[in-house]
Amino acid sequence: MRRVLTGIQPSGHITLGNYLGAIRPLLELQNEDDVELLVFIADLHAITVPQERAKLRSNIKELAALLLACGLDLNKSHLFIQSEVPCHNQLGWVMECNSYIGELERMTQFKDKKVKQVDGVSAGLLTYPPLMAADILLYDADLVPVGEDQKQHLEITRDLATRFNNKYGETFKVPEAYILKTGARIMSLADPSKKMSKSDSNPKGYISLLDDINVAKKKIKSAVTDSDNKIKFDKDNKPGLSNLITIYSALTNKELSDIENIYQDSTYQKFKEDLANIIGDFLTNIQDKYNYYISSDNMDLILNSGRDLAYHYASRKLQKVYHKIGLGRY
Ligand code: ATP
Ligand code: LTN
Repeated sequence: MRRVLTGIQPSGHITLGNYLGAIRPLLELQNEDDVELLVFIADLHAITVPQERAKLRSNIKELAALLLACGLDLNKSHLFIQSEVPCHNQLGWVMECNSYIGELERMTQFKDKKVKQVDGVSAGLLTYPPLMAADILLYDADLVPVGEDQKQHLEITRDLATRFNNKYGETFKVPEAYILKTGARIMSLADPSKKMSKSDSNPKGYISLLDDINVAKKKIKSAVTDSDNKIKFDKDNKPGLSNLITIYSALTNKELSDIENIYQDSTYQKFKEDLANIIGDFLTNIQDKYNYYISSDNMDLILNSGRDLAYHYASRKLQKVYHKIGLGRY
């Protein structure tokens, strides 16, 4: 049995980028035999930058309903909230004590987010990767589906697992990142040099899975592209258009070259209209299911059962770790 695990922060409304980079690979793995999926809402990670209480609460609930709406199969997948399983904080501390400040300061996400903090940089923003390592290592995850931007955090997780195993004896499985070739880095629709991000201050840059359908279509139609009007995938010279072709390819499972062929005699306008309709249908389907889950009593039952199973796995691992280090009495 292979264990697949991933986390998503409730730091805003999840975007098409999150879906294509993290949720789609998760759903792909869910279709395979002999897998167990653990999916959690990384609320402890979200508070590494300031969050408003009421918004955080509603984002957590919204994300849970959206993950279910995207197609988590509860026969194979368990959904829980990170802060409801305290073993994450406990192993997180152990991982922090085995991390070096120098290696944490080199993390790209830390360097990017640090400069955006107006009220000071929290220590948690720096120690984010050891907590993420704990999230993964607690469950002996084999595969971690994530977008390209998390590759570096997966590498430090592997380093921390190996470092701990060498120091204290074989304890953790060394996990692999699972990153898809298409869709692992969706760019902003307003500025294709930046990644699409749910905490972007410009909503034109991202499509949220809960965007009004007409608003989402408009965002595609007004996405920044060049003026050459030739549908060709060329990341360097046509970053905006190539991003749209990537989204088209990921949502339809068509090869990039097939899309170029279909649109070889078309204009950008026609291509964008078609893509807007594809996205419209995709969002309508998810939003219908979302509306069911968000108002259903089932959600609490699902999250309770996910939490209990996660605690069962995580507490056993944590006990082993404490014992190996020599913490406590047993
Ligand atoms: P924030 O803006 O708050 O940092 P985010 O949009 O970057 O949020 P995360 O919660 O950090 O989203 O990421 C959740 C998952 O989505 C991760 O696996 C991440 O790699 C993936 N992801 C995030 N943005 C993109 C993107 N633009 N393209 C593909 N995958 C992405
Ligand atoms: N760091 C991730 C969210 C995250 C995560 C994890 C992903 C926290 N813990 C464990 C995979 C596995 C992010 O910012 N996207």
